[in-house]
Amino acid sequence: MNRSIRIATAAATIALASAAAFASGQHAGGHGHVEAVGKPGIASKATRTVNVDMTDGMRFNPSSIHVKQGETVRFVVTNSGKLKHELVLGTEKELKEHYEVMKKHPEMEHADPNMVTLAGGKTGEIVWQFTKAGKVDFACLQPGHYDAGMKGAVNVARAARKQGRN
Ligand SMILES: [Cu+2]
Repeated sequence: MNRSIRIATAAATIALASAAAFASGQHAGGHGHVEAVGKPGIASKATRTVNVDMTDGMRFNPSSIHVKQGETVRFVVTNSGKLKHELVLGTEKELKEHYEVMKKHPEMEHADPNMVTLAGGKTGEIVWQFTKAGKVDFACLQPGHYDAGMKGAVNVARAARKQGRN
């Protein structure tokens, strides 16, 4: 009986230790708040590269991307057109608000980890971790482009269950 108590205690200690490791891992991984669409990813942790093409036909190719919750994706974005285009990740609401600002201030330069703005013929990258299941929208916020349908979505599949120890 003593033996089983000791084993139970050992198991509890291990559980606590891994909970602490998990908590500090979370803390080191980003800022205190959880973004609605995920957070900037660490390039070395990217598990997948997704190539996205932007065209003067006001389209993203592909415009529908599937990832798994928790996955860090390296987007290699190419502007194969002549016009300036960009890929901005966000909620639909954020993108629409941002688009309205861009329409009023078309000269505005903006650069954040959730976006890449490219002149014709250029290639750039976004590394992003999708922390929440659901839909993350993306769009080109150059004036007129969003209205013309230059948008797409990343569908983030819910992680089936905790992965256990690795
Ligand atoms: Cu565009």
